[in-house]
Amino acid sequence: MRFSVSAALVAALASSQVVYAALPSPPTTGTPEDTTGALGDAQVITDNPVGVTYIAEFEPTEKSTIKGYLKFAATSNGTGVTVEVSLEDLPQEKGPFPYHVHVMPVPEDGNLTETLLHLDPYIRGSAIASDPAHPERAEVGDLSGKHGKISNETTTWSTKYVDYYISTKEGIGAFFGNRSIIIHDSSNGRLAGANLKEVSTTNTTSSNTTSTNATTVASATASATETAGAALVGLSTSALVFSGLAYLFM
Ligand SMILES: [Cu+2]
Repeated sequence: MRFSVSAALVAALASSQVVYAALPSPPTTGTPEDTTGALGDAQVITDNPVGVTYIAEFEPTEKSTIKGYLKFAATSNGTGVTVEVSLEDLPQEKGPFPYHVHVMPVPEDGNLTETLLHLDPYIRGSAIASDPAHPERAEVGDLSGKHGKISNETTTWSTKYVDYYISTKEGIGAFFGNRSIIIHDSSNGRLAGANLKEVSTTNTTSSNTTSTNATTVASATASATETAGAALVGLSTSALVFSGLAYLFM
């Protein structure tokens, strides 16, 4: 078991050595107020394609009662992404619930561990909590760190906000459309996961009328285009290296 993990890590390191040898490490000391990514603050994305919606739909599983969805669409001028959250049947005793964009989709067998780490193109890491007053310094995928956890005061929860750092633009590090959303319990265990699916709309004149009745729903694993695929490979390889290192030093 340990051997195979190490062997996989050596293989991953060997194949990615040239590209990733110089990757900095995420910070492990500091305070939420002064910690940012090893590659700096996240950039505001101003050219998100308007008129494309992504949805992560949660259905009950053996481990989770949670139902509902997170819906993402670029704002009408393409700066930032509107996030709409609507959840029910929350297991109150397990909350409040952090939630994030994770790098990989949930595999067929539902193993949430395989979604790996948070979407983190600026290498911020999660060793130090995010400061909600400085969302640009958080991991791009740390939605609850930037916008607050899912409340456990009642069994339902909904909210709507704009996040300026995640992106619907394929091919850049902040693109989240081929990944997954993971909801955690209060001790950060992985409770529920759902893959992001693209819902294209025929209406390109107004993002306010994006609808779910139109057209294409592509699976998270199949929706990566060539460029997004390249970005995904890069990110997931570095995530593999980090998680591999975590195994080694555990
Ligand atoms: Cu997470």
